[in-house]
Amino acid sequence: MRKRAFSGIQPTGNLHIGNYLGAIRQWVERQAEFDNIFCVVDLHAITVPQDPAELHEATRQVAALYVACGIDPRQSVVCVQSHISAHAELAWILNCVAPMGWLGRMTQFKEKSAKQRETVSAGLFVYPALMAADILLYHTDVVPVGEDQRQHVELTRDLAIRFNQLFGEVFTVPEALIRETGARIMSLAEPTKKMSKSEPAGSIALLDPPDTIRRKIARAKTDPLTTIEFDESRPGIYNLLTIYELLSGQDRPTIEARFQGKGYAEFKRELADLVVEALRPMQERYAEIRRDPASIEAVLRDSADRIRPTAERTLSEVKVRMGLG
Ligand code: AQP
Repeated sequence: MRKRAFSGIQPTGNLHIGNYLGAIRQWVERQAEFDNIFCVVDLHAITVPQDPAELHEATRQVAALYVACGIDPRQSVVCVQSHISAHAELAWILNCVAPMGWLGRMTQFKEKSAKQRETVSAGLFVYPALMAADILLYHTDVVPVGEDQRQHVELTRDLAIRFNQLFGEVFTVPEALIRETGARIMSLAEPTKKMSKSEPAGSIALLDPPDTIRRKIARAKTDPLTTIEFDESRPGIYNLLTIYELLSGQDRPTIEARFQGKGYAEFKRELADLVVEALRPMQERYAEIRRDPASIEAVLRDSADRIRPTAERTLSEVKVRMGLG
């Protein structure tokens, strides 16, 4: 029996190379090893205001990008969270099991709510309970994510353990799968902050055209020093070098030797060429997939039909254990 892997991305904007290098690439690389569910988590997206037509379109875009990046829908489930109502129902139950104190400690909530203050939705606060529901419904063993999601996976583990102690063993306690390199790709504009969909100026989107990629990399913030070395105390150049390392497959000494005595401009030009070439096949596959919208709709519908029974079984067991119904 292969282990079950579950992960998802919110359709909240253009996916970027941080989402790819931190999450999607490891989904693809380890696709054969696990029994996978890759979800487009649209219920998470509405924790902040969304335009309905744009959300609907972004959901298809993210699903098509999963496939364009190398997820094979015959091998892995590619689904939409809101197509399976058990996610929302289990989330409500977990909201009632999760102490406020646990949710209040989540750094992502603190950061995102600080920007919105009074208008922040209650949904944003309980977001981690919905994420726990996503994962726990399918008896997930591993959750391949970027570093920023480590705390939410920890909370999922705590909630699973708490529920199992209170009501009996129902949930599998999952583990986060976080890469050593690339788990936190930083913004090109502000390299002390993570690259994020909501800050497009600092992100390289997977669908950015070559000119835009070259311009963004040319403008990427570095520092007044001139050496090109993997030095974590220099976040701008360290981040660019990490992207180079991940996309070239070369090791750090080889990369440092290659750029010894060369300037930032030359390094950035080579990096831009590398990123453009790495994204080209994915962008071509994406364009092909989008020419046939019916096929992606069919994938999403069939996938939901395939996994809904598992989700409903887990939910009914939870309800029986809790005396609901
Ligand atoms: N900068 C990053 N480096 C590495 N991994 C990252 N991930 C996100 N940003 C980076 C990983 O991508 C997956 C999907 O993320 P998400 O859409 O669920 O939410 P997010 O982490 O909030 O993503 P963004 O890009 O920052 O979007 P917004 O601006 O909407 O908040 C996760 O596995 C995440 O770790």
